[in-house]
Amino acid sequence: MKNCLSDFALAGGTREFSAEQHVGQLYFPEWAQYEAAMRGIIDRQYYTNHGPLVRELEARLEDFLRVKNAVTVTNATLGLYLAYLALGLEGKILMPSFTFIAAAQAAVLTGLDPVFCDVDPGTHQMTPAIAEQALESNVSAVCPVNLWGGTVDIPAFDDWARSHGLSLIFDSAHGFGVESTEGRLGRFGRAEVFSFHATKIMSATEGGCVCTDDDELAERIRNMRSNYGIRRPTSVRLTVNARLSEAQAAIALLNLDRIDQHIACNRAIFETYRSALEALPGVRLVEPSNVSRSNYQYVVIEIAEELFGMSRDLLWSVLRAEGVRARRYFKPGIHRSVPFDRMYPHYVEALPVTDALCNTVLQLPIGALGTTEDAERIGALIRDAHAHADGLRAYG
Ligand code: T4K
Repeated sequence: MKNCLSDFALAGGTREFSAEQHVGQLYFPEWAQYEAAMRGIIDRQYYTNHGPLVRELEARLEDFLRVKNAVTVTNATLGLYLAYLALGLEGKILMPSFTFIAAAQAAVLTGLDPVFCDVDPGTHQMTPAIAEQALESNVSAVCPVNLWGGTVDIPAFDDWARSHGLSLIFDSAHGFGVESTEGRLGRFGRAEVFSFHATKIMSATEGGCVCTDDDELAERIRNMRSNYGIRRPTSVRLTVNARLSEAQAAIALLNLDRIDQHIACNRAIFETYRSALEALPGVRLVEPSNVSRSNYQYVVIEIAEELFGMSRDLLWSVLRAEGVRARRYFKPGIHRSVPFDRMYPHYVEALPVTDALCNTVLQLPIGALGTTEDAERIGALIRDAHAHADGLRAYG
């Protein structure tokens, strides 16, 4: 509890947390199980190139995600790259700017030009109405992002993409285990791409998968991912090494066994934040949209400066000084990030909602290293910051 200004670490007081509190999920399997899995790999002397653990993981993912094909890849960035390439996309691809830069980087690497659009200010998701307004000539695909453990309106996007003859790819990097109102993420659009980065709820430390019910598309992606197209040459010219190793697959399998526990743990933390921040002036907790079950991968709040008494950036500094490593994703938005601001300058001043969110949104710690007690303490810090906003503003 910070009773007066000098209690805050920013003003010289004692830090609330001695160990840093991170936004990432950072799940790691129990040591004994990890050790046993590693022994198996070493005994088999088979470390990569689509070994038994990668094959088991893909089968388990197909079962869990209720999709015909789950093609594992080195990370979601390469997953998006392979999906775009295997779909033979040309021209431009429509996507939100309020997301991680990977989707746009993958597009440019495949020779596509990204067309950036805004998002809904309430849900932070892209909508078909926004997409319609942003549509330009020569767009061949749309890549909505299922953000923050919520989803876009999937059937509405399906209809919209069909009506314009566009390929629909979902960036579901945040969406593993999410139940949308249409069912579990994994089988929607032409393809969905998940991330298994260490900060994601389904971690392989690094990794990801491309999911599709289209067998032919999956086969093209498999061939492009492995062996440089040597084994099964196809008409696709470009190939790349985007394989997952056996060690990564072992971690992913152990985490998949615990996915329901991970989600339950996140949910308890999320609900603690919800109660702690309820009715606090100038703070809005963003609820996951269009879902019957979120994975609560992120806790996202918006700060309204006048009501809260300080800017999002000052609150970020207050928390950071206390050992709370809150993040400001996705500041500054892809359209204002290098090199996209120079490559596509016409979007720089064109996305007011994205610009506003980039200045007001903050992600709070959640995941395996967090507890409901920590969430209560972080909630209390934010309430105390509001109570002492007049004094803290001098540190802005
Ligand atoms: N689409 C979307 C919508 C995405 O959000 C992402 C990635 C992608 C596509 C592409 O997925 P991948 O190609 O990465 O599979 C992170 C992650 O690197 C990235 O995966 C993620 N989204 C993005 C939103 O965040 P950073 O650089 O901001 O986070 P980082 O690595 O600093 O980690 C966050 C916190 O966790 C830090 O405070 C430190 C802590 N941490 C992190 C790692 C990796 C640890 O304590 N230990 C660790 O091992 O990008």
